Amino acid sequence: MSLTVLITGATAGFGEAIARRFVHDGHRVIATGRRAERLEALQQELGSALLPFPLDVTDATAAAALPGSLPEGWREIDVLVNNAGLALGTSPAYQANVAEWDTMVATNVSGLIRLTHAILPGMVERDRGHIVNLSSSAATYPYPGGNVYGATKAFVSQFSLNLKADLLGTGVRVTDLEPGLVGGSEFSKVRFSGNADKAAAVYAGTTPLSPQDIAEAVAWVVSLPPHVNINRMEIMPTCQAPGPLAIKRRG
Ligand code: NDP
Ligand code: 8X3
Repeated sequence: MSLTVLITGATAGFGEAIARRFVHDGHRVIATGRRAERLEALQQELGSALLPFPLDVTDATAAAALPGSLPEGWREIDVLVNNAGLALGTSPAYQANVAEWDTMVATNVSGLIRLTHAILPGMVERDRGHIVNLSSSAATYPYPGGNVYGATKAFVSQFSLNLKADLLGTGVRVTDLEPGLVGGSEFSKVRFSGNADKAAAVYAGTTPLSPQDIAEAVAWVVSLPPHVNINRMEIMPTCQAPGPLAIKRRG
C-alpha cells in the first residue's frame, strides 16, 4: 500500500535520507524545509512521487494551515516524520546565548507540537496514521553543553509517550526515535556555526551511524503491521555507549 508521508527538515541529513527511502519503497513524500531550492533538487532526482513544500516549522500560521494548504490529493497524510530540529552551541548554561536557546525551543519543541496539532485530527478521523518523532540520546543522557538541546529532546520523547496515551483506542501509532552519534548530516556544522574543523572533530576516529541507518529505522517501524507500535527506539553506533556518572574529586 502506498503511503503519503510528510517529512519536516527534508533538505538535508536524516530528512533527505528518509525522503529518498520512502520514495524508493513506493510511497509518496511531502518534503518540507526552509531551503526551497534543495526541495526542488530532490524532486528533480526522485520525480513526481515527491512534492516539494517549503515550510518553516516555527511559522505557526503556516503550520496551522496544514494540511488544508497542500494540493488536492496530498492532504490525507499517513505518516508524519517530525524530523526538523537543531542544536546550537555547546557552551555551559551559564555562558550560553539565550537567543540560541529560544531558536532550539521554537524549532524542536514548538514547531514539532504545532505540526502534530495540525495533522493529528485527520489521522484520528481516518483511524490510521503514524507519527515518528526524532528525539535523541540527549533526551536521556546529559552531557556538558547539552543543556537546552537535551531538554528539548526530553520534551520530544515525553510528548511522544503522552501522545500514545491519548491515542489509545485509535489506530494511530506513535514512535519516538532516539539516535546517538550520527555523521553525514549538517547537524554539527549547524551546531558550530559553520566551523568545519569543529564539526569534523565530533566524528574523528569513529564509525558513526549514517542518515541511511536512521531512514532504515523509520522505514522499519512504519512497515510493521498496524497492530504493532514501537513506542521508543534508542539507536547508537557500536562505538558509543552511555558513560558512568561523572565525579569531581578534590585536589
Ligand atoms: P541536519 O542539520 O542535517 O538537518 C536538519 C533539518 O532540519 C534540515 O533539513 C533543516 O532544513 C531542518 N530545519 C531546521 N530548522 C528548521 C525550521 N525552522 N523549519 C523547517 N525545517 C528546519 O540535521 P540531522 O539530519 O542530523 O538531524 C535531524 C534531526 O535528528 C534533528 O531533530 C536532530 O536534533 C536529530 N538528531 C540528530 C542527531 C545527529 O547526531 N545528527 C542525533 C540524534 C538526533 P532547512 O535548514 O532547509 O530549513
Ligand atoms: C544529537 C546527538 O549527542 O550530539 O542529538 O546530542 S548529541
